[in-house]
Amino acid sequence: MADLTINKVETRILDVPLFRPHGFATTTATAQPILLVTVTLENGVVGFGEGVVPGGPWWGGESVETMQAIIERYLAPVMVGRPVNELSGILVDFEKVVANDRFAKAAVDIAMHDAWARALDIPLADLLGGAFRKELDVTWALGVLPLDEAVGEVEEKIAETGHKSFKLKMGSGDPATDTQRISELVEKLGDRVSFRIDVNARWDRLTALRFLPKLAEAGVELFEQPTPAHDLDTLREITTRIGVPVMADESVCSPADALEVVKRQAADVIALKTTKLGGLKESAKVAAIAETAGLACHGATSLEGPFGTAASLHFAAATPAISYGTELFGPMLLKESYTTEDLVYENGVVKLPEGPGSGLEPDWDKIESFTRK
Ligand code: MUC
Ligand code: MG
Repeated sequence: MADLTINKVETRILDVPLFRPHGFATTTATAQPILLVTVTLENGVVGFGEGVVPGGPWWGGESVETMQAIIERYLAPVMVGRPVNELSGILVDFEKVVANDRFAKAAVDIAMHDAWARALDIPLADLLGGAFRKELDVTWALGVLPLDEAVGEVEEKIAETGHKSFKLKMGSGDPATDTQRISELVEKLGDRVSFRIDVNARWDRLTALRFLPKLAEAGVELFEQPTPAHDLDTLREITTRIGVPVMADESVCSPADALEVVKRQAADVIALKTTKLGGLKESAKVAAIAETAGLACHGATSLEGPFGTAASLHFAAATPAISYGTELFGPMLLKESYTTEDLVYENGVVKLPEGPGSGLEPDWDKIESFTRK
């Protein structure tokens, strides 16, 4: 068999411009920083992973700069010289040198999975049990936008790519004004498509209990992480009191977190991001916990570029626990991507690419042009 030994691990920071600014609860991004990680095997095969957080360290404390330092200084030395099919053991050894830092671990976990699958000449999903579906529903996320611009973008996406579900970012500015903006939008377009909100943990209990019922009345179908990550009592209260399903995002960053949400009956759905969870192996544990407990999983995103999104897509295609659709639209937010072929989005779905590994190949000229100097 070809030599599967990991020969080198390389990283570079890309700053990839967005097609429009993306407004989050506390910051607005005009470009997405992506740490592109390559794992090269002795046989010459190269696997790709991406270290990505949504728009900066405000989300979970990590950034492309911290991930680069952690990977180069601490994780790469654990990997180099070992066969990539020792992945489980490599992950165990990561925990001996780096606590937490799950976004950084996800980038290398995915690059190793990709290299391993490419070396075997099989799709990444085959390493994860095999794809039982070839396309997945995709929710489009709008950043914080004024009402008229939001209406325009929803209309455009319905016409262009057939999206049927939209996520609206909240949590910036005055909650009453924000609630009014979203209610008007849902009133205008809610008979054609569905809307959900993501407050990114920014409201306190009383604000949530005051404004979420108004959003429920307006027809919002799902509340994503309205209140702080640690406060599972309040999340449970919202889950049981208002009658709209609640999705835990910031509250679930590990399998232990997922177990706690299950035990406390704090949510109906878990936002499963392969990035925040530390990669595909840890994501599988969260999926198993949720599925066993009767909670749905949503194939969520940290706004990964093409390689990270494709990896999450292979995971979702092979994981029945992801029963609540996906929001794997990251590459569509980029003005221009950096693979030779783009992922295909149409009729509100994204298609699983074919070919070994993630199924995507790098466009090195574009990668060079986005590389931070
Ligand atoms: C998040 O918190 O869900 C996903 C889509 C988006 O606009 O932001 C991300 C992060
Ligand atoms: Mg979220």
